Amino acid sequence: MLYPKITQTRNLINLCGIWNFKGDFNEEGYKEEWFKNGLKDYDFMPVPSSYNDITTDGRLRDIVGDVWYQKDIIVPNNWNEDKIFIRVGSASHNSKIWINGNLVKEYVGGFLPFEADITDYVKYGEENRIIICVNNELSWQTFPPGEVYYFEDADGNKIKKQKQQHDFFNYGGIHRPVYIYTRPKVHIEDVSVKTTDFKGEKGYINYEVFTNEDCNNIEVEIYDEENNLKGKSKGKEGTVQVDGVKLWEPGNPYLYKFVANIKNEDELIDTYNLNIGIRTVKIESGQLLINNKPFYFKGFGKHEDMDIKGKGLDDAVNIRDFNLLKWTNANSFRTSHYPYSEEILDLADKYGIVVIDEVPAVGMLGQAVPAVGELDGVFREDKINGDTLKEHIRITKELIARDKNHPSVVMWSLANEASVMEPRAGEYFKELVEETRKLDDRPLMNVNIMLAEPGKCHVSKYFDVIGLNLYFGWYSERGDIASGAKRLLQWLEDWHEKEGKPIVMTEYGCDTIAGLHKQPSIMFSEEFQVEFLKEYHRVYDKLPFVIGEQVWNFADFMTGQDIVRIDGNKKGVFTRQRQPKMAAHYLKERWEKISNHFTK
Ligand code: GCB
Repeated sequence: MLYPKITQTRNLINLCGIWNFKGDFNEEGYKEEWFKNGLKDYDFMPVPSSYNDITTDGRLRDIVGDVWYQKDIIVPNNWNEDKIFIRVGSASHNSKIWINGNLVKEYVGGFLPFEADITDYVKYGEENRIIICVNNELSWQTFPPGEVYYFEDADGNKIKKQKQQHDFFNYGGIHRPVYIYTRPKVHIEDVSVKTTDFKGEKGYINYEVFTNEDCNNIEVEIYDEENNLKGKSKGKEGTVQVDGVKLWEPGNPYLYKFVANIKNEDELIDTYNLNIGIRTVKIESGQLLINNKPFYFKGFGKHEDMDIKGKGLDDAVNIRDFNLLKWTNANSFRTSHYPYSEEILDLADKYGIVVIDEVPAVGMLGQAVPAVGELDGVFREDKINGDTLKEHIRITKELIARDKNHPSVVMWSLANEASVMEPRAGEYFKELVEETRKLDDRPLMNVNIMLAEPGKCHVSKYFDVIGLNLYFGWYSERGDIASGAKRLLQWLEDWHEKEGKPIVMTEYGCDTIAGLHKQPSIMFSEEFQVEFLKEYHRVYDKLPFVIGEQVWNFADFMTGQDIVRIDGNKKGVFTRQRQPKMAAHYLKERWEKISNHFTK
């Protein structure tokens, strides 16, 4: 799905700002037809933002159910020659949109964009009422999964609550920009630049342009960063050759502008452009090669998370994060545990930061994180079943459709810490992987939980790269880093022996209270975090099949309330306000010595 933008043939109104808002605490919205009648006694709410931390009302922070947004806008008269769409970057988790009382879209999923053709419902030159209802309820058929239940308090009142297995706050609301925008009646629907290649000085861009009606006159042009025309082609698919190619490299990105036009003689019917990079990605001899050179991932698992705004898109925070990634000499991150905003991926392309792009399949597990001991099975008819798999395939398809053109994305991660020890998980992931491979050539990763012992995973055999989340010395061998590191070495060697695939350490780390210093170190002190990371790194440096290290987490982040979470998860190398703990300085020093294209 293309990101909306203004071009010579397209127009756009950005609806970010203040919307009218109402939390539906008593489930009245549908009964009273708020979608038709509009909101009364409303609050104000910023878009994009999570709603949870904006007001002082605990009921809204913890609501399980619907919230309603309203915005009244005038659609310009001169838009009446075009098709008009409304597009939401993401809203967590399930949404419905009404235009002037007409339901135009229902969408399930909290982290991907959705849009609707509203041409037939808008009034030109007059006020139009947009109502969006966002529901945050999870089930075993949603991503992430969760469960709504009723808790009976001491007075016998039934209170609606939600269980979740994932370890981040279940923020809700409209999290990314809302636009209405135009496309000409005959228009470009999508552009695909999934594969690029190069030989010596020549670059090759394999493209496909999709249109809503059959069009013969499609033309493609490639411009360099100085706006010089570097190549062109005609037709809806083909290859454009670029001489004197400049590659998109980690830490040294070069972006070309890809322009697609539909023309009728000399008349421009539609035009759309996007940034692309020329680079290759493949797995060979146990390494991940970018532009035929082995790549070592150094970086973090992250979250979209901030004070007050929760998961709402924040350009200032995002630019700060990329500056900090650069400052620590990181070259990559994983979009743990859901697709991040398109705006973040654009920045990754521009900063030359490599991305492991993850679907929101987190918490496919019989226990909440941090899970310990024996787990209940979840790959069974009443939990993760055929319908769950269908949804998993759908969101994976949508993720790839959205992100396929980003040079920064080098791998798809299809799940984090699923219950891979269950034989039925094997069948499930086999089908998911087969379906995904039909869509894209990029390597596939599954991220494993520490409870999955080497040789007991039914899933990793279908994937190209194994992600491991290990916390020996923290969740086990608590406080004993040396014993944790011994187990780590053994564990990694065993995993490699059993699966024979490259491993990325997708999570390792420990909760650390900024400003807590202890010598000798103890758990939660800044010294402990540094020592923990150092010991882990000693192990990785001995093992050539470990092709990357991504510390958990880039920054402290909010979680649900729990006795193991004090105002959230504190495993950040940066605080939630993006200031460094001691570990950030240590990582900066270590990663300075590891080049972006690394050979151990
Ligand atoms: C994990 C999860 C991550 C948690 C982390 C932790 O394994 O993947 O979502 O936040 O552990 O801190 O326990």
